Amino acid sequence: MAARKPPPQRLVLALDCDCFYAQCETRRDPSLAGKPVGVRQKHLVITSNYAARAFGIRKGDSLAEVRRKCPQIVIKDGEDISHYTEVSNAWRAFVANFVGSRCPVEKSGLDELFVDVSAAVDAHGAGGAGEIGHVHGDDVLDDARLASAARLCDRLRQATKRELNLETSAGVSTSKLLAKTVAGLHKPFQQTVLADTPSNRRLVLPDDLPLRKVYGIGHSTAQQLASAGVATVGDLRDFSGPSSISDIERLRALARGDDASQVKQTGAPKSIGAEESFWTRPLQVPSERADEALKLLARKLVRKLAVDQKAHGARPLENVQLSARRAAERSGSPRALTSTLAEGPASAQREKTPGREAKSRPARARVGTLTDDAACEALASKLEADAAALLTALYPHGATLSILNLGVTLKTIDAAGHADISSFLTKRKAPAPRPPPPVPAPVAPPASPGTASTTGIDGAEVDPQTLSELPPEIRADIERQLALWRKTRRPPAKKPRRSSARPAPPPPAVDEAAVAQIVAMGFSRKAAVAALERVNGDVQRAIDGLLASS
Ligand code: TTP
Ligand code: MG
Repeated sequence: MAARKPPPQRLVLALDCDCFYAQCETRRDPSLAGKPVGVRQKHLVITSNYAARAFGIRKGDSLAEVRRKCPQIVIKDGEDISHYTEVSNAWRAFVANFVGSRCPVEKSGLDELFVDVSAAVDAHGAGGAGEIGHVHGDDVLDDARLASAARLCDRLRQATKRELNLETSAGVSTSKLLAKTVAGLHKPFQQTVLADTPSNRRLVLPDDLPLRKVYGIGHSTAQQLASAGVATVGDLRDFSGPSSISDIERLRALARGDDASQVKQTGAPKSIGAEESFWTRPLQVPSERADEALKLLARKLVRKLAVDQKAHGARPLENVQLSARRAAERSGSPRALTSTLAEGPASAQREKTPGREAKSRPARARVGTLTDDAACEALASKLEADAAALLTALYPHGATLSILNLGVTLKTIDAAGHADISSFLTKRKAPAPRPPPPVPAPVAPPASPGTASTTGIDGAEVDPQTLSELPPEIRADIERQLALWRKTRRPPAKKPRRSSARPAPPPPAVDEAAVAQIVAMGFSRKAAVAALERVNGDVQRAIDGLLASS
């Protein structure tokens, strides 16, 4: 019997935005183009654009050091990351729309995505326009599918630049590990492809490579391995001794260049938080300063919720959580752990990492549309009150804190999340309007005015309001796809004639998804149905009406 053919290799892109925060700043203020720009958080410049890097500035340099290296640098404040999150969400939606729903897109950081493009490449065959980019290792790229994936990646990156004015770099290979390993080799705005051959694996994972530089091996795992004398890729490959590390086989495989992990479609986040640290001047609780900190945290959290809402729609809150870390005691070492979590039988490992204490409660605040300042302020006040109650419950006798974090968990209405831009744009289905009482004949359900076009966008489902709120670059792209959809759609089906002989119409169907969404926010089913009927099935207006009267 002939041996079974192995399944084709996966084709994976690792995309990374160039100098992300600095690029976002230049996008929103084009007068910065060509100038050296740095972005600061506290006293550190966490990133800078490539014009600044030419002066020797590196990520994490102090502000003083950066000014010394490049006195003319423009420094932007990067404490509020909501704008960067918004750009990141729009980018992810754009990428998902570009590759299509059969290609999973996984968020691995604010400016990093993995995309499995195997389905797109196999559907369209090898070839296509676009550049392959840099070929790492073996001189000749002898793999037509991989070359095709590289061209697709180039087209995607060029479109991202054209439509979103965002420059990205990428690695293209057959696994997340290999793609990620080469993604940063040529930057900015370039890409690198790596064929999966034994010599290439050795090249990107040399024996002396420290384990913390291997994708998939986290900081604490690298520390655990180091304590067993395993510090490099070579050590791990040869390691045969017993290990208490649970997934040692996976780690050994990574050292050989084998990464079986799939690219997983990222859905809407389950929780969102905002954090402040008080290292230099710890926070006494209770105090006016602590009240002020809670006020700021609640507003920071609401800004993040508003950004999330744009990407995933309004979702009900489940719990509010406050977590904190106590400041180190002055008499002890600066890293001494004083929190109650560490006072138990903590391991030596734990002593190095101060623990957090946390308390949560069910959320009382209901979330409406966070499109204006008044709505945001109303939610922030409620969250601030929750936070104050949690802080008192957590530290009834006072404490001195170095970190304070306020977060919420959110209910997921659509388990699949809004994976691509077409579902992001989709109107919530409204129930059919109630027919006028004296008409005895049935009203046929409205016929779908069109079908999904090859662009993946169904124009009949696109909500004009949502479309108008999108960034102009994405809106332009969607509008182009809508124009195509209008050309290719079928004409609407004709309504059947009314006949007086027909029986009376059934009551209009209730949109159960809309009802469930409102019930999930804590309203009764009866109130949800009544509110939906009042506004002809418009879910958002129904929620707003209920919130206003509650
Ligand atoms: P990176 O991808 O590491 O850096 P970058 O995108 O600025 O530059 P490049 O990829 O071209 O080398 O990080 C992404 C963003 O994360 C970065 O723009 C700022 C933020 N960041 C921090 O908040 N803290 C940090 O310590 C670092 C390194 C980055
Ligand atoms: Mg980056």
